[in-house]
Amino acid sequence: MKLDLAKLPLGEALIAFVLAAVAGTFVLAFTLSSDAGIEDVEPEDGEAVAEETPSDGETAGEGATVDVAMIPAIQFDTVDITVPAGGQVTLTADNVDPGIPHNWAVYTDDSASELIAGTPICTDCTETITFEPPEPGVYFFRCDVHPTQMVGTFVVQ
Ligand SMILES: [Cu+2]
Repeated sequence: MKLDLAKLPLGEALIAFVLAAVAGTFVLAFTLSSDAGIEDVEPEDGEAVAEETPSDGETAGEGATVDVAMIPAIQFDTVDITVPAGGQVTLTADNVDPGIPHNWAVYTDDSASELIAGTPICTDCTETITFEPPEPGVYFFRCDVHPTQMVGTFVVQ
């Protein structure tokens, strides 16, 4: 019984201490969390701003790039041009035939009655145009200044 009497007050004191400690922890935790809560909001807002623009660049990159040159003796450096269907064609016509005006123009056929796309006629110059290719098929291109000497085939596949 002596041991029980000595133990009991100690146990009560221990329980009272623990309860006080728990209550104190709650009060402290509540005070800290209300302060810390405000600070937490800012980093979360920063993360919400994400960059998603690079996907646009990939779509714009589709299409063909064609380089054609007008070279001395009144001729194209190539008479066969093939591009994929869909997307855009970016064509650069480089006139390196000194002092002679040329251009590059593609038509539905060799009657040259229906123009699809063409560069302006110019001398000692480089012109770049961008256009949508027609439906898959075989088309006709020429220089409008030299329509019989400078001709070629434009294929969309
Ligand atoms: Cu020409």
